[in-house]
Amino acid sequence: MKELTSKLLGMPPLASQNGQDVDSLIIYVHWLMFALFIGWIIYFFYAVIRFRRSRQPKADYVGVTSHTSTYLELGIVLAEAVLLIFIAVPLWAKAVDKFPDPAKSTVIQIVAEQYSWNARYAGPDGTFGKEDMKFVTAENMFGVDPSDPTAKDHVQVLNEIHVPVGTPVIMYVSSKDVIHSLKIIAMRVCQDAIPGLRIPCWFVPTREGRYQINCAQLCGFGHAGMTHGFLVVEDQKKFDAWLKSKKPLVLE
Ligand SMILES: [Cu+2]
Repeated sequence: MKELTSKLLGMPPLASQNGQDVDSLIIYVHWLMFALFIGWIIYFFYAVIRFRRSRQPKADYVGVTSHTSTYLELGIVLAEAVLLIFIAVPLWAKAVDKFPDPAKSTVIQIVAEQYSWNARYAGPDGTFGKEDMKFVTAENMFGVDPSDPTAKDHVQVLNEIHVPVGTPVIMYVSSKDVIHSLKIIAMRVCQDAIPGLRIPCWFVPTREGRYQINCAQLCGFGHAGMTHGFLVVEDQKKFDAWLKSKKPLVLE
């Protein structure tokens, strides 16, 4: 049933574990809206026929006396409350509160800029090292302290972010200039990139492939060009080889 609905709704391909819950919520909301649509359309035609001029030549000033509509409305409120309290809120709580263990995840820092995506990996030592806003320059947009020895092995890439399949990914999202929004539809994640803030978001990629990254905030003339960003999900071996092939960024 779920598959059929997602096909009917034209849902985009899903390639993450967490995205399953997002899709379920979208599907439930659409079922509810479908039921409301059918209900309203039946009532509409009933009213058009029942209260047509020839049958109802004189207006009735008392109107409806039954409480059916009140009960129906309460039923709708109840259905919406169930969706909100038992599905939407727990889903949101999981997304913002139940982060995977960073030691068992691919941790990436993202800095959006007009109009591309910069990503930084900690490198073989697994630590990002010292950072400060005062070190930020055109090349050093993550504000890495150049004197920090742990910063020597960092890998910085532009617009092509690789991650291994099956391993949770934690992204710390920020921006260099204006507000952008990192949206990876196949992963069902969307996080605003706000200057001065570094906001984490996470997902678990389950299917290998090359997925487009979109900017979900209108950020300037080149906004649409931010679709040049791609997330490549591949097996661990390929990912390791890719990361190794990247030269660490040398900061002066
Ligand atoms: Cu943008």
